[in-house]
Amino acid sequence: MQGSEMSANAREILQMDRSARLMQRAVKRLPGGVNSPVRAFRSVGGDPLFMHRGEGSRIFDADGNSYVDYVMSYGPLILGHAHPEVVRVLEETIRGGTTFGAPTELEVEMAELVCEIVPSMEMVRMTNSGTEATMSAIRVARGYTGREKILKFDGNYHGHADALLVSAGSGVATLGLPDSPGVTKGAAKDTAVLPYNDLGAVRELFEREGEEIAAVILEPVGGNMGCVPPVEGYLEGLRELTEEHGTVLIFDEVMTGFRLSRGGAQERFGVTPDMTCLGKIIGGGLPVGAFGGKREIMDMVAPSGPIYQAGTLSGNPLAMAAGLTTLRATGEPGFYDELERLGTRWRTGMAEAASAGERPFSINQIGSMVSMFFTEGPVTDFGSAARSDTKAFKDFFWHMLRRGIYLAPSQYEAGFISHVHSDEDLEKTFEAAREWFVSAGRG
Ligand code: KE4
Repeated sequence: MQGSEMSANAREILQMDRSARLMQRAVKRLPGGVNSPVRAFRSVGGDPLFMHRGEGSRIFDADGNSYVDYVMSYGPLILGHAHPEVVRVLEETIRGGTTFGAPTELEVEMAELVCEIVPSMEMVRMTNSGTEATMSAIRVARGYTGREKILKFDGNYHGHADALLVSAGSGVATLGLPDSPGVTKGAAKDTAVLPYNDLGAVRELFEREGEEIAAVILEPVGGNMGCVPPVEGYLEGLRELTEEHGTVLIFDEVMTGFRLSRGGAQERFGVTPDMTCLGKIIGGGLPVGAFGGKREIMDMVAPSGPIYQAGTLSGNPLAMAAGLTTLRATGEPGFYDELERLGTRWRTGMAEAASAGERPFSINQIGSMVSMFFTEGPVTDFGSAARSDTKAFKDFFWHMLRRGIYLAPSQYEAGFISHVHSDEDLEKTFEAAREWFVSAGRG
């Protein structure tokens, strides 16, 4: 059976009437029918699933189908859906109101806990999303250094602020090109873009322009080209180069923060940046982002310093309650050992499943972040990730969905295992994957 037939058949077999009807209404009033592009299933074709509720490691769509969920809202739900303690705390907190536009004790508790957990954090500011966190961190780094240039990496996504919606320019120039209409050349001109995991390229740029670079921002483990860990010595090399040139090193840990260890990738790899951006898990499923780092840098943030940054709902009590409950739960003994066990089991089980077939595959896994690529690999940057057979991914996606396994609808998204995923969830995943690889032939 050809791939496209397989995908179509998979769609037919899934009862998706209510999702389809909702999509017909949605597209009339929401661009693409969604509030965030990846949800529209454009990379895998067909109408998106509309979800109704989640419980633990499972999610239930509008037609009542249930799935083992590896999207987990793209990272926030490390405790799984509707964790009883998070629900209880939210029910209690909401009775006192949701937001006051005034400081509260919960924000102080959150700031103290984040600074206790995350090695680079001496001071922190709450925002409402990861985008706000990275946008603000870039502004602060520029204000602190008095420099304008920043460096980001191909395949890293830092949210949709103009200066960061920039793709790799032509070769040597390295200066970025707007990655979306509406991003002006002016907004992009100070953003250089280099390949991820290529320390030599960064060294060359710093030799040429190091004293002009305000900040280097990166995902310490890539999660937006699929899961792509740093190669040996990469993070350490960036730390040295930025130290040498007075450049602010920013780890965008919106995805990796509190996921790869309690202190994030910076704790796991033992490399401490000057600033860190957080999101997802810090909000426990509610909208929260944060940026912070060295006191001498953060002291420059308004109102203690001149660099402006603000937000009506930043640090609101409801979001703080959900985030605090989640971060406290991650401090339980053995919490990350279980995530490591599940992640390692996922890697070995999926490798066994894929080896039953003849399709090329490459698995990247670190802690509870996972990706299966349909290419020989290794996948170490966006270029190698883009060599993955995305048609095979599309067929695999619909096959897994039909078997009750919900993967992110794009090859370039990482998968997330929560603390409440079970061995049964994983075995069900391996069985469904094995079935696809055996039936998929050579492709
Ligand atoms: P938000 O503004 O979406 O909260 O965070 C932006 C962001 C910043 N940094 C990193 C490393 C991120 O992964 C993200 C957002 N991640 C995407 C998933 N690839 C969110 C999903 C979506 O855009 O709908």
